[in-house]
Amino acid sequence: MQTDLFATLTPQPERLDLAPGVVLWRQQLTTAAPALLAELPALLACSPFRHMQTPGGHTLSVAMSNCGSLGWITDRQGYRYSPVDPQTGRPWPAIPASWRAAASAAAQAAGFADFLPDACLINRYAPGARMGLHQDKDEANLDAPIVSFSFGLAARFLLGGLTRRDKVERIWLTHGDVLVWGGPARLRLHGIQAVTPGQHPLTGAYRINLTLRQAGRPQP
Ligand code: MD6
Ligand code: FE
Repeated sequence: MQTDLFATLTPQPERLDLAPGVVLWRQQLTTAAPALLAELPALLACSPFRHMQTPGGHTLSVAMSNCGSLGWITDRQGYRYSPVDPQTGRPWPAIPASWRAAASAAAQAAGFADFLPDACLINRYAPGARMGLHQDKDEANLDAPIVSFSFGLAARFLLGGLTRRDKVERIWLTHGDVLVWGGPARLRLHGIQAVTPGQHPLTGAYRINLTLRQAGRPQP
């Protein structure tokens, strides 16, 4: 029972409606974090972290990997989803069942029924790593939300609007926070400010972010 799993993680999670379509539950996953993060070494043994190239020839400061039937990649050819890890030539490892269950439950709690992620981008931020303002629009089904889990070092999430002229809010994302991003917010610009040095008992000198998505075409 996915909903029950989510509900038991924290008895009265503090739900913050940051904007229409943006729901944050602070520290929702602190209890589950050790088990969720224990999945990482096996995934990274299949598809290690790497710094991808942008179409413009820059190297991303965030180290990335993926799991799921699709993974988000960027290289000189562009941004896209790929069923194969270009670094290994093999499919990405499967999304752990515990990650899928927690993401589906979070989406449901935010009002998105039947969220079945087929892609999970794994981001690792060392101190100084950042993610510039961007829109997530490479997914085939923009009606589905994105569910984001943050672990380890805190970072400031930049919450912009639908255009670059809109003002940008800054929100701390801390260990165990869950963000659901969909509906009218799905194409809002967002990013992550440079992470400052620190140590976390579970992630060491890093921030880890998981974004679970429905990237492929919905099954008929
Ligand atoms: C991060 N997150 O938190 C980057 N995108 O490291 C994202 O880019 C993101 O958190 C779409 C929806 C939720 C997110
Ligand atoms: Fe994003």
